[in-house]
Amino acid sequence: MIALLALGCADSKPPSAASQQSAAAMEAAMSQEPQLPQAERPNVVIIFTDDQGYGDLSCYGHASIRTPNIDRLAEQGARLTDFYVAASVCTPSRAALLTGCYPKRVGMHERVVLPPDDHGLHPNEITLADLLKAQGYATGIFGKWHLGHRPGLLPLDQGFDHWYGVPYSNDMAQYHRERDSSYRFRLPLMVDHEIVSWEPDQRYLTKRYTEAAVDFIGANKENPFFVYLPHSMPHIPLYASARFKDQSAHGLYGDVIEEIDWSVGQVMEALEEHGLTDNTLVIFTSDNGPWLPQGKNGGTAGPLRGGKGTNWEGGQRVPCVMRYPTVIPAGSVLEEMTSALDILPTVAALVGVELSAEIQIDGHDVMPLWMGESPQELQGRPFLYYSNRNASLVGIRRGPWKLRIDEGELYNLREDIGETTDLASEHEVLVQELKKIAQVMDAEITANARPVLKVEERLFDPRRP
Ligand SMILES: [Ca+2]
Repeated sequence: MIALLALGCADSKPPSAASQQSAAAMEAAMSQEPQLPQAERPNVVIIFTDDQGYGDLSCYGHASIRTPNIDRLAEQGARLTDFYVAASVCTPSRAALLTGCYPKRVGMHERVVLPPDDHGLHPNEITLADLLKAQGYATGIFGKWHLGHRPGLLPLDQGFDHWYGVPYSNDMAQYHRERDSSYRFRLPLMVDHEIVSWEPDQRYLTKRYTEAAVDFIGANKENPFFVYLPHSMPHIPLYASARFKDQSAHGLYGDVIEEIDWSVGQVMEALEEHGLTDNTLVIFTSDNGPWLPQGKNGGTAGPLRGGKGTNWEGGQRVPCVMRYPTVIPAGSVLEEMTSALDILPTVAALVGVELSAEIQIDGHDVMPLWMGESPQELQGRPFLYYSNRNASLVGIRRGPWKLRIDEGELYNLREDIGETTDLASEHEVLVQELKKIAQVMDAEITANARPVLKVEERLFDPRRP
């Protein structure tokens, strides 16, 4: 018997009307019949790297890391210059990608999930996997989850049919014992709900995730599928397989990125082999910016200031390339601001699902932007930044303008991508206007925030025996 307690993470409030509404909306969404004939339902592949910076790919200007397969995706599709994830660390960023909601709306905003934690993304939330599964898609995740790892909180509880990967970050492992002998947590490798090994050989994580994803594509070539491939790398500790080790001019970090690029090539080859390249949306992006204090083992944000864990652009603006030939013009560069919040509603539109108005989400269907159009209603949408330390509202971007609220600093990101020149004193009215917009949006999200789920039982003991 599994005890499932719905509790607010932030303030431990009882199950709210919002959570019940979410359950009802979930039921309504899941009962929808597939909207498009099978042959017209595009496959969806999302490749999500961990802690990879804005400047770590050749097509984003890296001088020595070679990423020909990712560069080719950009040539055949779009390269997004102003794409954001909703947080500068793993867990909240992943919650936002899969729900189309700011992490605060789904209660997953406070910090990353740690091995002893008992909470996770509430299964009542409608994830991209739930949405696609209801449309008849086979849904697989190959890699890192990090949205809760107790019974009821794992990928198979959130719309995925199959999982091969790890429940949390690859450093939440015996790796830390080299520095701290009291560190006890260890990393399991899982298939669905079963642990297949403890402390997997991390040299082969990228390769194994890739092989599992390629197998899944082959097994589901006759029906629509959703492949979510959240790599553990290049989050530290860094590992590359023997074929890629010591091959990059940029050292081990370069080896790791070049192996991820190989992985992208393998996925594209599998799609090609099965004649699926024209009917598959492929998105490649990263969960947050580079972990700069790691030095040569961290990536680079290129021209952006700051990195992982900060609300400078380097923390949340990430590389993003996407390919879907019938919709996205080849070689396009999308400069309008979009974010990971937009992926769920845009994919929903792509597969013909009309999202119920009862489902409160924060992203928008940005298909016209992907198609190279720039309709008025999709210009100047505000985007909020939250602190990864205390989950408070810390910034807003609208159009070219970014306000760092606590510091009262205003930057024009079009003219000053590196956030070097504070223009607040020249634009006092704009500063007040942006602050007001951010506070009103945040107040609405706070008032309607939905609870996480806390689970007493464990599926496994993350501590070393
Ligand atoms: Ca991360």
